[in-house]
Amino acid sequence: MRYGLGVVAMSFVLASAVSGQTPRQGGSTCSSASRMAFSDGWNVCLRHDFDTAFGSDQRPDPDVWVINHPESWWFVLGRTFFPSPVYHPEAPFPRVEDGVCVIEHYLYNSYHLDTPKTTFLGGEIHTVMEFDPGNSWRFEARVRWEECPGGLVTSFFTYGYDDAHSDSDEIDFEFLSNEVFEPVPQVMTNTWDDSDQKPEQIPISELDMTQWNTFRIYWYPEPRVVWTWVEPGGTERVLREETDSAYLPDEPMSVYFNFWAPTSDWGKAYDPNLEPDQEDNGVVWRYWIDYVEVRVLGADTDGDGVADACDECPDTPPGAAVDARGCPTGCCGASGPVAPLGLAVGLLILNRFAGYRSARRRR
Ligand SMILES: [Ca+2]
Ligand SMILES: [Ca+2]
Ligand SMILES: [Ca+2]
Repeated sequence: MRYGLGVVAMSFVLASAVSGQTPRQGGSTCSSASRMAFSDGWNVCLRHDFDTAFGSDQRPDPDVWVINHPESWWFVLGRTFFPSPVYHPEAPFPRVEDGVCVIEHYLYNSYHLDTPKTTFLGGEIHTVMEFDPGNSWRFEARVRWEECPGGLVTSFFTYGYDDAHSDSDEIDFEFLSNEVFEPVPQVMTNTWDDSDQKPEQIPISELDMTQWNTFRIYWYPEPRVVWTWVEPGGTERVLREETDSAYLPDEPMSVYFNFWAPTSDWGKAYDPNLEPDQEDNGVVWRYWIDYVEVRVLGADTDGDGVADACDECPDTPPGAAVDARGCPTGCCGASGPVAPLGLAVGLLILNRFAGYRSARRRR
C-alpha cells in the first residue's frame, strides 16, 4: 500500500467531484470568428492553438482543457505519477509556451516519498468537451517529440469511461520511444471497446517525430475508424482502417495527450534500463502539441464556423464574433446580441466530468 493515503484521499475527492462542474470564467477567444466553413462538409467543433496561457504557471485554457485529473488527488499510469492540480499546485504541469502546449516527463519524482523511488513524474491534458458516438468525427493534432531513451510513451488519443459498466473506450495514436526513433519508425494505433483492444503497429519510414507531424483519427458511426498521417508534403496517408465493431468505441469520448512510462506489462513499450532518479538531476524530456482540431461531418447553419452539432447558439447573427461554443462574444466589435444559454439545442457535448479511469489495462 505504498499509495494508501492517496487512495483514501482520492475516494473523498471523487465523492465531491461535482465541484469540478462549476462553470469557468473567461478563456473564450475571438479567433473563431475568422474560421471558414469547409466545403467538404467537415465543420469545426473545437479548434485550439494554445495561443494563450493562464495563471502564473501558464496552464492551458481551463475552459477547454483539464490538466491531469483534478477530481482525484493524483494518479499513477504505468510507472509515471501525474500530480494533482488541487493537491500539488506547485508541480510542473503541462503548460503553454510560445503557442504550444508542453508536456514534460521527469526522471525524478519529488512526490514519491519512499526510497528507492519507483515512479517518474509526467503529465496529461484532456478536453473538457466530450464527443458523441452518433456523429462522424475527425480529430487532428500537430505534435512533436524530443528524442529520448527507450521506455517512454507519448500519445494523442480519444478516451471515454463508462461509469455504469466500469470500462472504457479509446482510439489511440501512441508513440513509443522504443520504436518511433528507430531507423524505420513505427507508431502504435489501437482501438478499444469496453476495455477490449485491437492494437496494430504501423511502420512509417519517413516519420521524424522530432519535427512537427500532423495525425488524424476519423471516428464514424458505421462503425469505422481510420488513422491517417499528413506527409510533410501535405498528402494525407491512410495508416489503418478498422471496421471490427467488437473493438470500436460507442461511448462519448474526450481528446487526450499524455507522456508516461509503461510497466513491463506492456513489453513493446517498456525498457528496464529506464529508472527513476533517486535525487533531482534535472533530467526531463518534452512532448509538444501545437494545435488540436475536432471537426464533425455536418452543417454549420448560422455560418459562424462552429458546426451545428457543437453550436450552443444556433442562430448567431451573420458576422458576429463567436466563442468556441458558437455564441456571440461581444469582444471584437461584434454587434449581435448575446444569445441566452437556453437557446442551446442539439447539444451533443455533454461537458461532464466522467469518472477518471482507475486503471488502464495494457497489452
Ligand atoms: Ca499553436
Ligand atoms: Ca454554427
Ligand atoms: Ca452559433
